[in-house]
Amino acid sequence: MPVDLPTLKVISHTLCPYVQRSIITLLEKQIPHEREYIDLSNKPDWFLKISPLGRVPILLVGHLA
Ligand SMILES: N[C@@H](CCC(=O)N[C@@H](CS)C(=O)NCC(=O)O)C(=O)O
Repeated sequence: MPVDLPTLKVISHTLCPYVQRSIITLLEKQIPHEREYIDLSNKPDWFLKISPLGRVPILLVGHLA
């Protein structure tokens, strides 16, 4: 029986090796996901609220929009 997976979104940075490993794994496993790339030299407030250390990657599970 198919299972509805929650929406996954990876908050990312283009040069981050931790992000790259996460994305490679998601692609290899064919797991649908969204990505949002942020500027780590100008971190958005919404990002700092969910990542108190200000680091990527962050995985949002079942987020809206
Ligand atoms: N795996 C560690 C390391 C993640 C990490 O260091 N990410 C870097 C980019 S590769 C980062 O977000 N640096 C921004 C900063 O430290 O201000 C974690 O998730 O805490």
